[in-house]
Amino acid sequence: MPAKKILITGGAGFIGSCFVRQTLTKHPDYQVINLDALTYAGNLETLRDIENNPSYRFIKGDIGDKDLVDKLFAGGLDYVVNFAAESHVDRSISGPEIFTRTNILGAQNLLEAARKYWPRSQTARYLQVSTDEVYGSLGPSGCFTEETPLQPNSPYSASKAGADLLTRAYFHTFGLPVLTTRCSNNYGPYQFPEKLIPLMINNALAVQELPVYGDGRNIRDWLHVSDHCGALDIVLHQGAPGETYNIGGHNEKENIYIVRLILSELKKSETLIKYVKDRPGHDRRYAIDSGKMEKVFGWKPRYTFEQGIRETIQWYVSNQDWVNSVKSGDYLKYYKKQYAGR
Ligand code: NAD
Ligand code: TDX
Repeated sequence: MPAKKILITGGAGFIGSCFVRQTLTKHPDYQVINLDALTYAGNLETLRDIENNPSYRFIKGDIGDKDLVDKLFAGGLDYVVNFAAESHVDRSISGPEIFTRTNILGAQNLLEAARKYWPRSQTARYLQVSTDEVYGSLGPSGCFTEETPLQPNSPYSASKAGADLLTRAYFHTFGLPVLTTRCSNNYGPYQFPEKLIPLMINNALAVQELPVYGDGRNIRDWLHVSDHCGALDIVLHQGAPGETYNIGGHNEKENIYIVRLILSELKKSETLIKYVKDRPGHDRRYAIDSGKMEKVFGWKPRYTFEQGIRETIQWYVSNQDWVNSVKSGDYLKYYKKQYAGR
């Protein structure tokens, strides 16, 4: 049997790079193609360790590029896992348009090519990597299930919800073998330092203010990136076409708890905490019910939050070269604009 070919989009980003690495290890017979536009969030430094693997090929390009995507499908693909996206909520507030272009139109371009090249395939799979944010915000109790109505509140989550709905429509209308996953907040190595955990670690290391939005009591449900990727591998190979699967860690934490934990691990003073103006439309609480993943596949995360967060903090301490290499001039400009006068 010829080796399976998998197209991983956004594989130079935080979660995609973890999935590329895991796929090369778990399925050494697969040919892995990583299609990534290398936006500010994509960095080939993240993939140095596997760049010479003969089963791996990197292609710089946009998921919205029709000719390029067509060519990749024409070369034969068994699986597509779509991570490529604009992923930062704050950026979607200051500049929403690119979120619609990449997250909705880009995803549709992949779906269209899949429709053309996989007309009656029983074995091909398109996996749309989505987020719990499409469900909106929770009150103090309850969890998002796969049946929770979509009520996205930011341009980012609205664009992810748009892609989810298109993915669903391509299954119902065209019979395309699609899968959708919705995961909670990820943490771990190689996360771009604009996101809460790496931003706070790096500011603490640099003895700079830690900007906490609002009252710091918003809740996120944290999952280690390698547990997310393990779950994605299961869904890709065993999931039923047309189905959606929630993935989460049962680790609901207030932001301020995480900020304090980071300061304490790094032995820095809590006087570095600065409460700043809240994010507009800031979702109060996310919590994922991943009972379906547990029941259908027996999936469970391997990391406890306590172990994962300590390892992650240590990873950033030991990998400041990586942090400095991804903080380009553009990021420094973004940081200044995002936090100045807040
Ligand atoms: P990221 O921002 O770290 O990486 C995104 C990658 O996509 C980058 O490498 C970037 O260069 C690439 N990209 C952007 N636009 C592209 C385009 N037009 N064509 C090709 N490549 C493009 O994001 P992440 O945190 O790794 O998230 C990956 C996916 O997982 C996203 O779809 C996101 O919505 C979803 N997700 C993220 C989280 C989280 O906590 N980070 C949780 C649930 C779901
Ligand atoms: O400087 C900050 N201060 C702060 O208090 C930043 C960057 C964030 N926060 C708060 C906002 C959120 O309540 O921390 C929480 C986490 O913020 P982000 O790291 O920006 O993540 P979030 O908005 O929860 O979205 C993330 O999880 C779901 C990812 O960025 C998305 O891609 C994913 O879909």
